[in-house]
Amino acid sequence: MLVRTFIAPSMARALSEVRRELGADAVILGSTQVPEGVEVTAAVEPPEEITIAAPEPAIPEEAAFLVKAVAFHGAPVGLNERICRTAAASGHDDLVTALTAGIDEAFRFRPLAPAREQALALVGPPGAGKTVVAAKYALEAALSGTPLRIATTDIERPGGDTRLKELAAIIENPPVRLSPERRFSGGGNRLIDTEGVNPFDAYDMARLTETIRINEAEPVLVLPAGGDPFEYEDIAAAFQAIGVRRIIATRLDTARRIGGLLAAAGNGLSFCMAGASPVIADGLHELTPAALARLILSDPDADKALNRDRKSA
Ligand SMILES: Nc1nc2c(ncn2[C@@H]2O[C@H](COP(=O)(O)OP(=O)(O)OP(=O)(O)O)[C@@H](O)[C@H]2O)c(=O)[nH]1
Ligand SMILES: [Mg+2]
Repeated sequence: MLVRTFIAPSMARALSEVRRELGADAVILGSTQVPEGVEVTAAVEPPEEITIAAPEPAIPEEAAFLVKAVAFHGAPVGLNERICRTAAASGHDDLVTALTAGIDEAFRFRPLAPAREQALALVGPPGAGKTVVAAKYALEAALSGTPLRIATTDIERPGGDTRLKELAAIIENPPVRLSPERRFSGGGNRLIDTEGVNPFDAYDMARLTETIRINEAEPVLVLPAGGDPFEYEDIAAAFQAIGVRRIIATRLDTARRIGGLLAAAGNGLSFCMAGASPVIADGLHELTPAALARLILSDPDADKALNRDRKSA
């Protein structure tokens, strides 16, 4: 109990002091006349102690931003968690550097060598960007003086090889039209642009497998950004089953989300190159952990990081 005395010139003033200081619940214990007026002794039961729960440890603003930025892309939750945990544990203050560490741990990266002995077969679903990638790869080889021969198995569909024909005007060796069951004769640096296939169709996949086998080619999966993560996991698995080990990402300029690509690569495929423009002269970019981290953290409404880097380079 809290007991206090109040001295005031009059009883009324003393009581109003009591109410003001101790509240309406105060009890008057006694009063007496003093030279200054009146002395009142009052008491009040102090309110029960309110215990304030300790606040939850706050998530640092930057960590929360990182988690939100990664989640925005819609990759599988387990993958997001793995990326964010490694990023947080990396101890880097800079978000891009921290996320680069997370990406580096969660995915594999193996860029395409400009010249190779084994033929390269660009494979993927219809419209993935295979022919544009073939044209970009061919143009870069031509510009760097690397010998390259190109073939296309997209010979049945009208216009399947249009872009490569356009390219033939610029590069020395025009693309060879190759039936999917025929071998692209000769050795050295070779690129085969294949026709789009339905990854869930046994006939399509068997025909593609035959092209890969006959040419002892490395099949590299071309996939555009923006696809559904669950769908892309299945697509990646179907292509993994026929020997695909690497992914070339395309259309990074037109998609806001790359969770599909992350899901596709999440089960062991390596990222290698990326396309972020339909323009052949814009070429291919090497897809590094840092480039992917910058893409994930970039403002989804802003000009896309890969081409911006290239333009300002
Ligand atoms: N914006 C943008 N468009 C792209 C990119 N890559 C390809 N495209 C466009 O996507 C469409 C399909 O590209 P193609 O290279 O023909 O795709 P494909 O996989 O060869 O298609 P099929 O041979 O029909 O299976 C075309 O309109 C291209 O111009 C890219 O990185 N960015
Ligand atoms: Mg094509």
